[in-house]
Amino acid sequence: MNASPEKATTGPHTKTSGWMDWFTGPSKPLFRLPPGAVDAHCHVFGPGAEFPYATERKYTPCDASKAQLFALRDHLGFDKNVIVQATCHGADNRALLDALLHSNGKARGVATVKRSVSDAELQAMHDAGVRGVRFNFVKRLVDFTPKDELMEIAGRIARLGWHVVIYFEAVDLPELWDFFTALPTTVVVDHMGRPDVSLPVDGPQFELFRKFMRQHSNVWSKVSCPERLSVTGPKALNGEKNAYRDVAPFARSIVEEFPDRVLWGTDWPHPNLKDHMPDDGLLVDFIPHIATTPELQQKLLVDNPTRLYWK
Ligand code: 0GY
Repeated sequence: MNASPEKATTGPHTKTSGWMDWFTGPSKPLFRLPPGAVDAHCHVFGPGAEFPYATERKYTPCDASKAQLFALRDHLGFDKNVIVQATCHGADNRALLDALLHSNGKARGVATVKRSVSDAELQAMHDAGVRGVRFNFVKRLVDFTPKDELMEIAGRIARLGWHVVIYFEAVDLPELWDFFTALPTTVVVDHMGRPDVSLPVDGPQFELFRKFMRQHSNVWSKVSCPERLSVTGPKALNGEKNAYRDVAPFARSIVEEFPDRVLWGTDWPHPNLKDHMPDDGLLVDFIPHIATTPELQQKLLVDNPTRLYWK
C-alpha cells in the first residue's frame, strides 16, 4: 500500500526504522464535508533535501510535501489547512512558512519558536499566516524546555493575537495544570490530551480533562487522532461501520459539551505510526460518529477553525 518510490526518499536523511509511510490513494470519504471545512491539524515534512530535518529531532520521517498535502486536501473535500510544526523540524519553521506562502491563503500555521526569536521574525511569521505556537510536553518527542521560557514566549505571541497549542499525555495533566491554566491566550489541546481510551469515558482520567475545559473557557480541544488513541483499531466489527469505535465516545462527549471550542484534523502524514497507517478517507468518515448533527459538524469543521485562524 505504501510503496511509492517518490516517498521512499527523505533527502540526505535516513528514515527512522519501523516508520510507516503515509497511505497512498486514500478512499473518497462517504461523508460529505460542509463547504469551507478546515483540516485543522496536519503537517509537512521537508522535503528533507530542501528543508533539512532538525539535528535535535527524535525521529526522521518520510518526506511529505506541501503539494502532496494540498492534493490530499482537495481529494478529501477540505477547503483549508492548519499546518502544525512537527518536532522533526524543531524550531526551524522554513518548511511550514514555505507551505503557507504557497497556499493562496488556504493555510494557516502553528509554529515552534525559541526565546531567541526576534519580533521581526514573529511578524514575518504572522504575515505568512502563523497564528499560534506549539508547546510540546510529550517526552518521547522533545527535550524539556523550561516553563519560564515558554511563559515568556506565550506573553510575546499573545500581543499578536496568537494562541498556544499544547501537546501532552493524559497522565501528565495534573502536573502541568498550573502552567496551562496560567497561559494568557486561547489554549488548544492536541488530540484531547491523549486519553487512555481503554479506561471509562466517565472515569477520573477523562473527567479531569473535561474539568480542565469546563473551568477554563479559553481551552479548546482537537478531537483528532482516533488512529493514535484507539485500542480496537480501524477494523469495524460485526457489520458496524465505525472504525476506531473505542475513541468515539470520548470525542463525542467533548464535541457535545463544548461545541464552540472543538477542532478536527487528519494529522496527515501521521508521524510515528508503526502498527497501521490510516486511510485518510476513512478518518473523515469517522467525523459523523463524533459530531452527530449537521449543526455540530458545521461548528467543528467550519465555524470554529475559521474563527480561530481566519479572523
Ligand atoms: C501529532 C503527533 C505526534 C507527533 C508530532 O510534532 C510531532 O512530531 O506531533 C506523535 O508522535 O504523537 O500530532 O502529529
